[in-house]
Amino acid sequence: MLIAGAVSIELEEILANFARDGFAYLGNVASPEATRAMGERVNEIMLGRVTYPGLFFQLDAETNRYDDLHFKRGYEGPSLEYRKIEKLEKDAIFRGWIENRLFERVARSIISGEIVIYRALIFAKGARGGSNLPWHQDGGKFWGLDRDPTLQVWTALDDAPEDGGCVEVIPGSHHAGLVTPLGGVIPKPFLDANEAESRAVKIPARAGDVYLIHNCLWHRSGVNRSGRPRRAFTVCYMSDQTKCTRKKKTPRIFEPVFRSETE
Ligand SMILES: O=C(O)CCC(=O)C(=O)O
Repeated sequence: MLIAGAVSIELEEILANFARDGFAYLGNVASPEATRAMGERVNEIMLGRVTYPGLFFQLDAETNRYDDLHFKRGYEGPSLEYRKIEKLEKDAIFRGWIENRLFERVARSIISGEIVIYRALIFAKGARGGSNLPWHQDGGKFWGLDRDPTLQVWTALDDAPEDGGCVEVIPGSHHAGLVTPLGGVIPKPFLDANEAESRAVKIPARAGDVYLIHNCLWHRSGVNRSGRPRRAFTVCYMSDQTKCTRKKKTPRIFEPVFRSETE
């Protein structure tokens, strides 16, 4: 699924960028066949032609507004306007991408021991535009873990140009950790105090591009005005020592992806 030579690309500078900025461009490393296969599979899943027990779905708002999203409705019938599909590790095509050898090298450079995933999901903005995803961080009580993961690997399955709902970041914002113990969406007073609007950097992507994104990095994405779908697949890797702290339901067991090299 990787382009030729990608598995052995030099990581030193990329990892230094990631440590400094909280995000880093890994390269255009997904082959056109891989992005096409993952893109087609997303559509098959959205249209209900391929399904797995336990997939999580969220349909986008017709108004293009994050505040108008509905939660906990799950699959609402065939539509290419879903904004989120989770648990894609259940699908063999996505599983193959999650476990590719380049991602393994990256994950092992950052996480020691056995590596599991917290989540593997699609963030999509359909041709209708999808919705704005506000500034947020991916961690905190909201995530129900005893420690915050630090590595997410984001793959563009379509072009995501500046007006097409690309991801935006505030470089270096991960250094200060979580803004609130809850994590998730960053409250407005923090955005104002840190002049988030003027510090935003757009990271437009081409299909096949991969970015590393630190969980504590302030990031967001806008409405897609390209008239074409903008789909991306992101995976959060973490140590298998990470424990689920939720109390109301049985604690989650996280899917192992890269076993310890010493075994
Ligand atoms: O692709 C997007 O629109 C958002 C990505 C994101 O928030 C993430 O990967 O954590």
